[in-house]
Amino acid sequence: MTYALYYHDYCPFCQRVLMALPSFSVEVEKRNVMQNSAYRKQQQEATGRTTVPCLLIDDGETQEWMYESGDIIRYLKSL
Ligand SMILES: N[C@@H](CCC(=O)N[C@@H](CS)C(=O)NCC(=O)O)C(=O)O
Repeated sequence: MTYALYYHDYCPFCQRVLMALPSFSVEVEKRNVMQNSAYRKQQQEATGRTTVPCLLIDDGETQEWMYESGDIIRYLKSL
């Protein structure tokens, strides 16, 4: 399973998730959608949205995209 967080620096909801990352037991790749437009495009094509934060959960076969900072934190904490 791999995890990637789509975020940007000026989003307070993203900062909430970013600050919590070190406390989780899994590694989460950080994907800044403002520094890399390919990330934004990928998210938009997959979900129809560009809202951040968004967590991509990939098990190698299927991809799940999770929105809402509170849900993302709760999910990562539960792993
Ligand atoms: N309730 C959401 C709020 C997320 C949100 O409002 N993100 C803003 C950036 S701070 C955003 O991406 N707005 C643009 C959009 O929704 O397309 C959360 O807690 O994650």
